Amino acid sequence: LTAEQWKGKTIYQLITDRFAPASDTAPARTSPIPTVCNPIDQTWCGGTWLSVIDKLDYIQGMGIDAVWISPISKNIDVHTPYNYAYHGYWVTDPLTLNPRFGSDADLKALSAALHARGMYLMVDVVVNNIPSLSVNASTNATALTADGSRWTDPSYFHPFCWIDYNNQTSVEYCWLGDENLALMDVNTENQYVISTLQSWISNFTTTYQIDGLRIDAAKHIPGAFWPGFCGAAGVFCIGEVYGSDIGFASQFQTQSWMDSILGYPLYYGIVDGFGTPNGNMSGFVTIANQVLTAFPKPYLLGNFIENHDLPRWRNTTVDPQLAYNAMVAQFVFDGIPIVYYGQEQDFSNGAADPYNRAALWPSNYTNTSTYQHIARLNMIRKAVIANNTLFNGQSFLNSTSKIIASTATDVAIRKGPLLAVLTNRGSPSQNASFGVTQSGWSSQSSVVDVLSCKSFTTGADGTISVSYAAPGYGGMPYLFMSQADVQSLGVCSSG
Ligand code: ABC
Ligand code: CA
Repeated sequence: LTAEQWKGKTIYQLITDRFAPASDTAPARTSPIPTVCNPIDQTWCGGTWLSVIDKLDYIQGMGIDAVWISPISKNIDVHTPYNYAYHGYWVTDPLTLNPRFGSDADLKALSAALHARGMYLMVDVVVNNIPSLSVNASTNATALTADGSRWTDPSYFHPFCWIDYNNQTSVEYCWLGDENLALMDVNTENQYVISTLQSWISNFTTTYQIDGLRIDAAKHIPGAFWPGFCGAAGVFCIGEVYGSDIGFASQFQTQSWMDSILGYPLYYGIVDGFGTPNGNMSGFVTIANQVLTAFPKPYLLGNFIENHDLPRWRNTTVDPQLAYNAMVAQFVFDGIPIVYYGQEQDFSNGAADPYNRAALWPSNYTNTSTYQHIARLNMIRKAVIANNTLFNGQSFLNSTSKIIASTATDVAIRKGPLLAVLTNRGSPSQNASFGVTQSGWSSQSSVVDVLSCKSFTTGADGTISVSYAAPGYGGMPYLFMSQADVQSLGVCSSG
């Protein structure tokens, strides 16, 4: 499916091995399966493509309508200094499915099960690198063959060097990984490599009815490679460009290398603004405005607050109010929200890989307050996306986010019919308030906070004043819509 078909979606990022346990209908592909899934063991815990199907009600119940799964290709299948390839990123042969996660029929079954629910399937794709247990393997074709690598000749790799992140040429041509486990850099200028990968991805997306791709390590391959690859794929491509450099990252869109990228820049802004009580809100505002200016299509960026390479949000920020504010920013700002599995369960173990990749099943898939908060945000998003007649026709998707007011601790973001009024004050209620002038509504307008369904009236010139002393509002986010819009959407009708 195209980028435009993705723009109203919400994505759930899961780790195939960790999201749902093996079951009678979804037997494990690895044995023995540990009785306790301990992330530090870095081994398979039994999740498969079929076990994901078992828990689709749970994902869909949160209002999510797209699922991003781990890489599906065959991995190195021996013990390494970092233990086993449970995460799926140590791809040796992009062209072959990973038998640890299931069969050809199983992947087709997952794709069909998602489509039957009107949901999309996004697959993580690794083409930049191939793991090797020996740094010298680049000169040893026999060893590469023994590792099961697709690329059997040294000419299919860039010569060995470790990446120097201060030099973009080095980022593109040198190697990820380390001396324990080198990730040999594939020669993505080699014609045979290019044509092999293009015909594979074209065939792959068609055979398994894949709707979108998450492109691993996108900044590690020269931009010129991507239009051919993503063009062959024929579906939405969203690249991982890990870093806070907005000028560099925006080139993926301005140079048309790829439809979009993951929202690392906004992530750093959200961490600045909401990562600590009374944090750096002006940092958030600066980054948010830079993102809107630099990217031609900010509405296609993938907005997240945690992932498998980053600390869990609640590991660094225990305060639930800050998490709720951060998530409203994630859902209301231009972009496609991406919820990392476990975010909805307030997972907090995980300052880093591998601790941020715990099995989800010990949570018992509980209907937590955060699960409900995400469900509510999705419900509101879907409702405003489905109706173009709100707020004088300034529809949600066709309006660019605008920061209309801010203080050291507060920010107001308008996007179409929605006005988010957020704070980083944190849980304890404070005898403080934030007045948003030029709210977009006139004076004496009836508006509703659609998170709580409480009514408010604007003051002179349409000012909305929110109090952080109000009962139940200590540090909580507000999300306003006009009373008329709320009624026409029915998002607060309790009967
Ligand atoms: C393994 C072990 C770990 C062990 C580690 C050393 O080795 O499992 O326990 O700690 C996969 C696996 C990992 C595995 C690695 C290496 O392979 O998932 O478990 O770690 O074997 C993608 C994937 C990621 C995947 C790979 C490799 C790539 O999402 O899961 O890892 O296929 C770089 C890459 C990025 C990559 C990431 C892990 O490393 O660019 O593609 N992710 C700077 C650089 C970034 C760099 C980042 C982390 O450091 O700019 O490019 O990402 O090394 C900000 C700056 C940023 C800066 C950050 C740290 O700070 O603005 O620029 O990022 O302020
Ligand atoms: Ca490369």
